[in-house]
Amino acid sequence: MTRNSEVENAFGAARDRYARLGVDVDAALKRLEALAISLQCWQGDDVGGFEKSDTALGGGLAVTGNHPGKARNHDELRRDMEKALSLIPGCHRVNLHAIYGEFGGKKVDRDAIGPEHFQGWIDWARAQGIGLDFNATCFSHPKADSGFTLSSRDAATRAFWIDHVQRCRAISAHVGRELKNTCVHNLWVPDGSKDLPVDRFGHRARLRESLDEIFAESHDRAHMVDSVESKLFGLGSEAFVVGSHEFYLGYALTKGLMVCLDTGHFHPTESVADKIPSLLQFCDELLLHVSRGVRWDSDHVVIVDDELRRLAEEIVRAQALDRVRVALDFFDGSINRIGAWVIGVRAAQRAFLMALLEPHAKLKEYEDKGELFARLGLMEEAKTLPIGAVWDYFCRTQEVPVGESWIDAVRRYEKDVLSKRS
Ligand code: RNT
Ligand code: ZN
Repeated sequence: MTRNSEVENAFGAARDRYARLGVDVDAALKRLEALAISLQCWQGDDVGGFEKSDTALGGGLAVTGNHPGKARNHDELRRDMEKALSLIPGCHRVNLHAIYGEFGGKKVDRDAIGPEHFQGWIDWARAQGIGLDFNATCFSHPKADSGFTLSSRDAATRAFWIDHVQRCRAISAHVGRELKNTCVHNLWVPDGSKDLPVDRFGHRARLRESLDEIFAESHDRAHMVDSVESKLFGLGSEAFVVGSHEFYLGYALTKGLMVCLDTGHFHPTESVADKIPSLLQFCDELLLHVSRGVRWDSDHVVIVDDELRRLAEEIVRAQALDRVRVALDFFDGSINRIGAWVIGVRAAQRAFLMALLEPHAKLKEYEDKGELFARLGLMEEAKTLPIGAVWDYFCRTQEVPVGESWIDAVRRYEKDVLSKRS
């Protein structure tokens, strides 16, 4: 256990060190505390959901690993998320998918879901004092097996998915109204093909028409806001994805929706961070799906790596923390799933803290004066400033485990709770 005095002393020294570089540590911690990260419920059960029919995971999504103890029902999933949230500083959100409704053991198809199936989640979120976000589930369903949903050639298939997404937007509005906390509805569809199509235009025209129908229904922006998520390729949609970045960017800008940037959905060497200061010229708000692709869109657990650091830096440098909504999107079934959540959120927070503690004014001064060696030099020196002491202090003041001590809490939970699930 780190002693209180140890944490305080190290923090005091760190605060002075940062102050000498013109960085206000207390202001940075205030910003960090206000950053709510949306925790993806689907990490808890490998994107399974709780529908009666047990369809295999589809849409080109893949979860590897078979670590024991995954959540089998709502209670287990909520307990697991409560555990994770108890080990993470700050106040966060939970991101649901339509397949996580409470269907009472009955078959409720996607075109029959309603707010009543999410009352349990609303009650739970209220008791936890957190907000909820929502996603239509346009995959893992027989009507998505062709690889096309909203852009399908078949009118009945399109109508089915339009109905589903409209219902999900209405559920989101209900959730936001009930919780008095704006719910983000994010739409991602798996539509695409393994091999080269000749009618890309036709598919995109149909997707646009379906979206027009979906978004013709407007909801109070205090209750829900919409985002659309693009993708470069998926398993089984290597040659063509209908909802590409250009498609959704164009759509979102003309319709006043948010774009969702999933960090795994671009070319591996393309910088998502660099998109931020461009998009913010034209978009009021952005949604991020923070993920970690290893060689491909593999949805590994988020860690503090260069990509994540750059992403956080561009948001903070643009003073856009209140214009960017941060959600996590990864699923790893090969390790303790609660541990995965905790690692991911704490990593995202640490990356934002690093960005907030950047000696930005000084770097900008060097840049403005053209003193470019000094800019690069200070950037390098800044990498080893005592951020850890500030992070530890933040965890201590937020009354969550400091440093690595959360690891034992997860190990205990594994032993006492997860290992007893068959
Ligand atoms: C898929 C998208 C999408 C999903 C979740 C489950 O590539 O990233 O966001 O991961 O909705
Ligand atoms: Zn995503």
